[in-house]
Amino acid sequence: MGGSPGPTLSHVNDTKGGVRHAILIDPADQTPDMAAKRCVAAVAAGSKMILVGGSTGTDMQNVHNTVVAIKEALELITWASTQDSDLQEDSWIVPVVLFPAGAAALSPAADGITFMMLMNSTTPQFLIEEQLAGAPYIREAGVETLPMGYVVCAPGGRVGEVGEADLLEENQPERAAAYAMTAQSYGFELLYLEAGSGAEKPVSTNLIKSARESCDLTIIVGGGIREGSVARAAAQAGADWIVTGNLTESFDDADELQRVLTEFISTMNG
Ligand code: 1GP
Repeated sequence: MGGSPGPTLSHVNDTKGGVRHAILIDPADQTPDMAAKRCVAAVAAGSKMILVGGSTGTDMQNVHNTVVAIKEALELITWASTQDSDLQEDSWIVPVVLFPAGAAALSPAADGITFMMLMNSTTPQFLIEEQLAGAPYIREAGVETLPMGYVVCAPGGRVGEVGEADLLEENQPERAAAYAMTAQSYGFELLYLEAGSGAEKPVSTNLIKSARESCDLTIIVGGGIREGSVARAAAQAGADWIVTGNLTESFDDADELQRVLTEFISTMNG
């Protein structure tokens, strides 16, 4: 164990090219087949990571079936791209990463798992207990762990409630800085600032900026981001990754989703 970082962590931490987009797939909201179609559209639009998870309604079976369907669809296109010079092979190599609500929703087929501490939870369940329950399974399955501090910011939504989070408020940049420093001191590699899925307001740029100035970690921001311009503001404040879940799930038509995400990513990049 230990040694050099695995391929998924290296991909996630490779921030030289600027901000990147990740899609979040909630297995409770769609069939594995629909999830795979959405992921193919997103990757064609330029998304560079697929997160699979949700706060409620996920279990081993729907998570695993979803991960397998996504990986099979992407592998097929990667193979096709080796036969067709119009398709760029490298751009289809995108990791499928578990973003679990707890130890009961994992899959051995994933390329990695955000192994996280919900740092501002007030319950030991999300600070350490779910991790203890999941660690032996993850070790056995050989899934690469991405050590991550996860901080739920106001308004927080469902994950704030389920996680019993003491929400990080917009006017608390010093607290954001302290979480960023703590995450780095624990040896985490990633810091995820979360406003909650479907949040009316995304994470405040003040908080992102303060975290950015206080650590060298890869910063992921998500929750309530529906416009490329909002993603751009988060990126300018210091986000390395922008995650969208609801935006992706609001389109059933793959071509339309690809168009919307292409535009989103282009605006995000400025
Ligand atoms: C939730 O940050 C993610 O964990 C994505 O949120 O569904 O609002 O895009 P949205």
